[in-house]
Amino acid sequence: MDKIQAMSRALQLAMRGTGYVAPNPRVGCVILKNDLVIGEGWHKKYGDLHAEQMAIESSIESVEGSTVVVNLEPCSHFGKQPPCAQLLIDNKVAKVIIGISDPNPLVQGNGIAMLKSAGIEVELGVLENECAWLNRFFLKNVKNTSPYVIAKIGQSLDGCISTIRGESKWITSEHSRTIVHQMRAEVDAVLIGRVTALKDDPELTVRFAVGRNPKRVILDTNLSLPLSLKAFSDSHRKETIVCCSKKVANSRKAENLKIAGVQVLGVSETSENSLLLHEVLVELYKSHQVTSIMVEGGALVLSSFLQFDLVDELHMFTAPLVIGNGKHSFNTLYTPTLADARKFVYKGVSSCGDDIHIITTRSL
Ligand code: AOF
Ligand code: ZN
Repeated sequence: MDKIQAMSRALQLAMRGTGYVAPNPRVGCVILKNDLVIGEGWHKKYGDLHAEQMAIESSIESVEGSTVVVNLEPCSHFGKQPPCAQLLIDNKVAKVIIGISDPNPLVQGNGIAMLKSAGIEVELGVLENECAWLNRFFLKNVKNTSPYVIAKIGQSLDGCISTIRGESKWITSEHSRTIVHQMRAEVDAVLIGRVTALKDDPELTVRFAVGRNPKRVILDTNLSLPLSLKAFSDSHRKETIVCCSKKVANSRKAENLKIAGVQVLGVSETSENSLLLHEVLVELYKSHQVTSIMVEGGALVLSSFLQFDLVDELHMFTAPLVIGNGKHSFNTLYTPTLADARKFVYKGVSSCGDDIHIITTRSL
């Protein structure tokens, strides 16, 4: 196995931690001796063994003189686990091949420096782009202390998310909805606005795919939504967070929600009586450990996230039908000139049954 194949395998192993390791990054590790794999490991769960520890423990022979391939720089600090760089030094490995360095201020190059000063050969940057993409949530979290934001839209060919009468079930295919459920299993939270909560009463759970349910975040500035909504009353309701104005965060309505088991988060309002989205995100990150969030609608919420330039990744599921005078995905976003248009970079496209799934990322 060459270093590219080994790093691809490390990335595959790292993926197994999806949904369970946040706020930590996803890390996988392969140990090679004479180009053959002698050990493999991954970070399975927050607080558990690091990938390198598991790979060493699983090795079928001594790792002395081996090459360790890992998608993230080995850590150099004592956290929930002892430093992996020291573990590799103690086990006398010969070489460490790394995808990207760890931006965590507690590590930030120290892991590499420790390895080098112990005489271990280090190669950095193998499949760098793939490694950065896998841990894009973690990289954003460390840089901005806020969650990575994915916006998802299910629309017609002409960019409508519902008819003029508000009918939206279903524009996209079942296949697309399966992919959306997979995406839900990968993020810490999904977010919708008040109108969507009221109109669709969605469960926002993972049902058509394998994985754990995300937290559900509902924006409801004045706490006007009824307690009978599924997100407030089903068995998963303790994982629902309602974001409202600070003015009503201790009101009777808020107390009723809390009694029902729902969490209430008070945030500042803008002059237009909507919630300050930047604050919503930072508070979700700081007080609710939300490292990644998928905004699922509706048009007003999607427009506001774009207006304030808060979207890191945009997923468009486009179904082959034309609605015409329906409701447009971003109908309240004001763009007087093309220069003001929100720019994204093409990342990929795939077909989802009869639909087209386009992935774009924020243009830097
Ligand atoms: C590694 N290998 O598999 C992971 C690393 O509290 P701890 O001990 O789990 O440390 C978490 C930090 O360690 C995390 O923020 C990131 O900087 C790094 N993650 N490092 O060498 C791993 N998961
Ligand atoms: Zn470590």
